[in-house]
Amino acid sequence: MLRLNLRRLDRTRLRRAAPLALAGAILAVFVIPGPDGAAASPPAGLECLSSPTNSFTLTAMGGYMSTPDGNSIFMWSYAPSGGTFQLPGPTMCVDSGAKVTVVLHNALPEPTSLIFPGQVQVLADGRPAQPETDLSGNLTSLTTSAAANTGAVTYTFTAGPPGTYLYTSGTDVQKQQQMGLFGGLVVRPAAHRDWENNRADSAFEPNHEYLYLLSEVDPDLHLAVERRRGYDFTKFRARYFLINGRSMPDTISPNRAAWLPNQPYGALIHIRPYDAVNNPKPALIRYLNAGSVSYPFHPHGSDEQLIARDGHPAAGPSGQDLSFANFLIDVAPGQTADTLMIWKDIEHWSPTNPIPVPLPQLQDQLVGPGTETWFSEDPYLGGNLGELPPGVVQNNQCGEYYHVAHSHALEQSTNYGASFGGMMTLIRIDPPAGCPVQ
Ligand SMILES: [Cu+2]
Repeated sequence: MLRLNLRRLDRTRLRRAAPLALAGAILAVFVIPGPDGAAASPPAGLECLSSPTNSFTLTAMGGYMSTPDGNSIFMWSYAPSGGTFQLPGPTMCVDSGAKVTVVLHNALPEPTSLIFPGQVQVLADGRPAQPETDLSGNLTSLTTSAAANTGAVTYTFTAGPPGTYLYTSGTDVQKQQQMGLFGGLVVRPAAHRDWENNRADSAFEPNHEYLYLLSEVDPDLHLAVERRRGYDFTKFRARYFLINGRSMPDTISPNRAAWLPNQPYGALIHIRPYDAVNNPKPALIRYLNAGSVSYPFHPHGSDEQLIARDGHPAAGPSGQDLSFANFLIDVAPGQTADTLMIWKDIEHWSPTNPIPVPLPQLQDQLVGPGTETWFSEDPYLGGNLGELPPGVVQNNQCGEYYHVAHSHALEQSTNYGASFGGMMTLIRIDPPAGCPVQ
């Protein structure tokens, strides 16, 4: 287990992340409108693109993402109807059994397509979607593609069992998926949209629903595609590791942060402790792997209950509950895994047991010009905010507690080799009464 003190994180980047709390408060008041059909953007958590007719339009196109170390990388991804290029593609939410239409427009310089693993009766322009080959018979696309630059295909399918699914390019998959052509598809039980699947024990708190779409980037590939040069995949080496198209510390910035215009989805979990009356339901976290290697995702401090994989509940043949608690959520390439999390009885904390934990001695803290103080690692919520020297700003708003959550393959928790960053985010637990902005 990595023992992470946030003070060790790159301070320049943390300074950029520090307005998080303020921005979150602002977003809570002024709802940022999304593209057509998008629900109002929550400051954190899953942002669904939904449609009363289950009809969506995506345009595959090029654009840029920014990384925490100041890099700007050319990506391929999708723009929703009425929206602009975004990484990853929009998260489409539909009900199980719904007839779904996705119109793909292609603005890329080569053919592309969409595959919908786990969905049934997939048609392309009204005909069964078919693989494509070149004149020599080599497979070029797993499904019907849209021609380069101006092509379009209309895909229709029936949404499969409730769960979490990827949609990705089915054309030249190794390259196009690495370039960023992927997104999430959430299928809900029509009768219980606040259940992950058709089991009552998959109920979750709708305001605490999160999606972690995991991926990786080798910037050499992206530069080669941008400059229309060849690329040798035997030399592939990922340097950036993303949650929802962002690397730590951008992962903890709010949804639709103005400074990340093409990367709208944050990954900060923001919850309160379990309370039988006021906060009885768990958070739901949907993990998806759009990369080429496994991501062993590790939330510190609070195990998660794995309740489903790949659209299948963890249940036996006669409905036995086969879900299990773990501190490691292993997500294989192409896989999805859904977990429930309740923050309860951690470190013997309870509302009536607010044991004060001494902060480090002032001489052991890094404070002063050019440095940042962050949090106390005090798990006793609402407890000791600690003493700080005059003029030092306290980033901890109200005694809230933060866990780190990150890929346990630590090279995936870096930004081009620099620790810590990459596939890493925070879980924020506010005191039971919430967090009054101070
Ligand atoms: Cu760790």
